[in-house]
Amino acid sequence: MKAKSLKSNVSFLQAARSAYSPKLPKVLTGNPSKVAVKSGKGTHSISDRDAVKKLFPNTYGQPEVSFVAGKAPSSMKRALKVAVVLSGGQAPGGHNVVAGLFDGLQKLNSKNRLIGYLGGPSGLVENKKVEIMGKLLERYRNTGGFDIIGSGRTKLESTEQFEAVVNNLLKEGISALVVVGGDDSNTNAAVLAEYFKAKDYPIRVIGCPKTIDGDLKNEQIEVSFGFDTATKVYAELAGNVGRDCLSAKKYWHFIKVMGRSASHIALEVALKAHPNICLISEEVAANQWTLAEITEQVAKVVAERAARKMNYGVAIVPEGLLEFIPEMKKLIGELNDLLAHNAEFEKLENSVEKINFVLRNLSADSQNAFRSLPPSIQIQLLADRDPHGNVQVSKIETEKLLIEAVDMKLRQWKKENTYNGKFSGQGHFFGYEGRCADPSNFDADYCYSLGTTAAYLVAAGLTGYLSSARDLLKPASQWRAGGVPLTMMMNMERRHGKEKPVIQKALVDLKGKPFRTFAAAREKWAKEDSFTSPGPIQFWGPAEVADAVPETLRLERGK
Ligand code: FBP
Repeated sequence: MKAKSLKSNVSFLQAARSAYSPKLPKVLTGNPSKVAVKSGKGTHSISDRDAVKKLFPNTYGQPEVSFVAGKAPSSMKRALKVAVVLSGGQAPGGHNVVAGLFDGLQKLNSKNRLIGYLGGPSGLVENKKVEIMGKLLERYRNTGGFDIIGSGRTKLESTEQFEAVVNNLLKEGISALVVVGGDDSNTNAAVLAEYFKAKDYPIRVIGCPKTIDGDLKNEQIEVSFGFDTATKVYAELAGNVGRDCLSAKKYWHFIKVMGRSASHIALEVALKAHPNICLISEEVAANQWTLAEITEQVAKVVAERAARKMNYGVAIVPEGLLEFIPEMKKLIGELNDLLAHNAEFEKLENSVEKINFVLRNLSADSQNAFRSLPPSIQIQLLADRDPHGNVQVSKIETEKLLIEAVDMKLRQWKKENTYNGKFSGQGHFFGYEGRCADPSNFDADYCYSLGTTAAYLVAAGLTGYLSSARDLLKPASQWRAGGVPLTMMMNMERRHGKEKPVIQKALVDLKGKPFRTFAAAREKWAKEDSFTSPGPIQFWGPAEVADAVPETLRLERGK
C-alpha cells in the first residue's frame, strides 16, 4: 500500500504500517503438516456444572487443546470453506484476526476459502456476504476498524434464525464459522456449536475473544483483543489533558471512559496516566456507596487541592458507574423492565410525558433516585435500550452528572465557609475514539495469532472452542496457541427473569494486583500532580515503548 500523494486516501503512516508483518507463536510459523493437536483433560464450567452440562450435552466437558510440534492429523489438509463474522462493538485488531484466519487457511491448503458475512450476525441470517481474497485484505492489514465486513449487534436466539444460518451456510458449502466477539457473542457461538452438533449439521463454530472493555478474560484467556490499543489511546489523551491542567491550572476535567459494566479501562488508564481521581465501579458496589457519598468523596479531593491553590485536576469516570450505585442500579433495573416493549410509553412524544409516566410506575425508592438526577440524565435514562434490553451506558453523561453534583456540594461548603476555591468542570467522553485505532504491535500480533489459531482449530475439526494465545508476557514466538472450550467459561446467570447459561463477565478484582497497585498510589495522585504523558502509540522504536503490553496484564501475570 503506497501513499502516492496528499490527495490519496492512504496516509503515509498507513502505507508504512501496512508493511508490518505480525508475529506468530513459533509453532504456527512452520510447515502445517508438523503441527500436532495436544489435548488436555476434560473440563468443567466455572460453576453450575450440572445446569450447564444439561444445556450443552454435546459440547460440554471437551478438553483444552494446544498446538505443538508433531505430526498433524490428516484432516488438517482437507480443503475447507470457512465463514467469518465480526460481532458487537469494534475493537482494534479485528482486521488482523481476519488476515490471520485467511493466511492460516491458505497455508493449510491453498484451496481453502474464506467468506465474510456482512454487518454482524444479521448477515448470516440474511445471507449477505463477500469472499475475502488476498487483494481485498491488502488494504486492511494492520488497520483499525471492522469495515472490511462490518459488524452488528443482532442476537441470534431463535430456532428460525439458527435454521436460516444453517441453510445459508450449507448452501454455500461452508463447514465452519468463526465468530469474533465479546462474552455475549461467544455465548451465542457456544449455543450455535451445540445446536449444530445436536442436529448433526456439519458446521463447526470457533470464537475469538474481542472487546475493548477487557471483561472477556479468565484463567485461560489473559486479555481480550483491542483492550491494549484502546486504553493506549485513552491514556494518551488523559495524559495530554493532565498537561493542559498543569499549564492552565483552571479546570477540573471529568473524563468518562468506555467499558460498559467493568472498570478495566478506567483502571488501566489510571495506571498509565496517574489522574487525581479514578472511580472504580466495582469498589462502589462493594462498599454500597450512594451517589451522595461518591459526590462527597470527589468534592473532598477538589476542596483539599483547592486549599493548596490547586483548582484543577483530572478525574476518570468509568462508563458503567451509575449501574453500580445501589439506588441507581435498582432504578435502572426497574426502568429496563418497565420500558421493555412498552407500547404505552412508546406512544409518548415529549420528555415531560415520558418522565411523568415513569414516575407513576416506579417504586418509591426509585422515584426518589430518579428525581435526584438532573433532567438531562433522566431523559438519557429513558432513551432506547440495546438489543439485550439494557440501558445504553455510553449515552449517559455520567461525567456531567458528577460535575453538576460536585459543583452543588462545593457551593454548599462555600456557604458554610469550609471551602474557598474555584471549580470549573470540563466533561469529556473517551470511547469511540479508541475503538477503531490502528492496532498497537501487541494487538496486531495477538489478533493475527488468534486468527491463525482459529484456522488451525477449524482444520483440526474442533467445535465449541475459543481461539487462544497464552503466556502473553513472553515474546510472541513463545506464545502458546490453542483452544479453550467455550462451556468451560460459562455459568448460569439471571437474564430477563430467566436463568441462562452465559460466559462469565470478568469485573475488576478488588483483591487483584492492578487494583491494589492503584489503591496504593491514589492518595498521592490526589494530592500531588503526578500526571504522566503516556504519549501516542508507537509502532517503531525501543521495545519497552513499541511492544508494551497492558499494565493490567503485566501486573496480573507478571512474576
Ligand atoms: P463490545 O462489548 O461489543 O465489545 O462493545 C463494547 C463497547 O465499546 C462498550 O465499551 C460500549 O458501552 C458499547 O460498546 C457501545 O456500543 P455501541 O457501539 O452500540 O454504541
